[in-house]
Amino acid sequence: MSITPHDERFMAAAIRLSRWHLGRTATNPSVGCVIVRDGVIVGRAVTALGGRPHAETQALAEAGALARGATAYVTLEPCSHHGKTPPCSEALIASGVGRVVISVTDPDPRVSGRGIAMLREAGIQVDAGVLEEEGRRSLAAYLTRQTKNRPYVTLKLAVSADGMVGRQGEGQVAITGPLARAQVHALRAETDAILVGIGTAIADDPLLTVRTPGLEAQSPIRIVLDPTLALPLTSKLALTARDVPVIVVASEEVWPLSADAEGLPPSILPDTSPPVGGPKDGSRPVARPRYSGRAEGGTPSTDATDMDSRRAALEAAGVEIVYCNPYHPEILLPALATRGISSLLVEGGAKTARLFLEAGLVDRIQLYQAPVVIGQRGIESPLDATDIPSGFAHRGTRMFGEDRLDEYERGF
Ligand code: AOF
Ligand code: ZN
Repeated sequence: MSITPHDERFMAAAIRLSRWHLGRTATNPSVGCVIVRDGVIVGRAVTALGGRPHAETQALAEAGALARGATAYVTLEPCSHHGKTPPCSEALIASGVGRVVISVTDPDPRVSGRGIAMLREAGIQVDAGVLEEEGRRSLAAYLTRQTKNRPYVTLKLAVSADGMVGRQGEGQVAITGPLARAQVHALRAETDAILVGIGTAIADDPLLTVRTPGLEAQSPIRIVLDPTLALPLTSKLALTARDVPVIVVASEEVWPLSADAEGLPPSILPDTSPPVGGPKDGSRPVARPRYSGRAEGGTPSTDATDMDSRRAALEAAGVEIVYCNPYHPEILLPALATRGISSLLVEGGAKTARLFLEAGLVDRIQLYQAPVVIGQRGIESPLDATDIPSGFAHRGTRMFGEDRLDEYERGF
């Protein structure tokens, strides 16, 4: 039997369902499954919060005996491995479904085609690749982390009519209106982590949480690129670090004197070898004030004792400090992936946006254009609608009040 418009309709339903738990299934993908018998949905489910149980077993439980002879639509190839739960392919076989329709095959090396093979061996008809493009988009974070060992990166920019993202020395400047802001909060809610540079953290003093009623519990981990530990203890980020995690990425080139027992700073790199240039023999590392970046509002001292006390104070406030090169996204991103971060939202400012764009490590751009004029002392946007880097396809335009959102995405 070939693919019918009905198949696409039910797969579209499964994809929509999968989006309910985007960003809330830990390292597992959020998968949607609907079970259809005689044109009627008799079971449906999305991967549970936290990642388990998987979608199929829950949808099958809902369908009960009605699953026999039915068709299961799943956004991702059913798993074949005995992980933390038994394989979904076995559950599908045991339920007696007659056909399984899949959107995307699973790149997880434990599955990778074996789920489909198991179903076929059991005599079940399997059709894969239905609405694959939409399916891949719904699984973008999972697929990027699995195949590229880094999170899926979204860059969000809000640009004024005169091409600015803010005003020098003025902290937060409202560029978009409340409808666009609500949309950004919805995006934060489905993202694992949100990242800003220390310049923005100091100038804007942002909270970076989700404040949409009902979604408050879904705030992403907040990450600040902060080479010299300049994040003020009085910042909203530091003051709320016990409620929503804050990770400060400090430069591994400026080590605090007392580092740790082994003389090595904590590292988020999977390979725990000492950072470049560091002592390999366990001797006390020497702080080398080689950092040349400047945080707005003055460059904090890179004197080892000062660094050490700032580190202790931030940690006492509940901030986690990791040592990794903050200026090389190609090093930082895999380190975040190994911590289970599959999606990252880069929210500011202009310098940080440029850093990720220049490294070619942005997968999606959400560009808001607002009618507001910034004028004097404007901070120029790193890009506008006329200079989107090559390789990005325009995915569409939506209006939020007077603000226009254009989305651009790279194939992956
Ligand atoms: C499915 N249905 O709803 C999801 C799947 O750690 P485990 O045992 O939960 O396995 C995680 C892997 O299971 C994950 O890498 C991916 O291959 C698959 N996720 N599979 O059949 C689901 N979430
Ligand atoms: Zn499964």
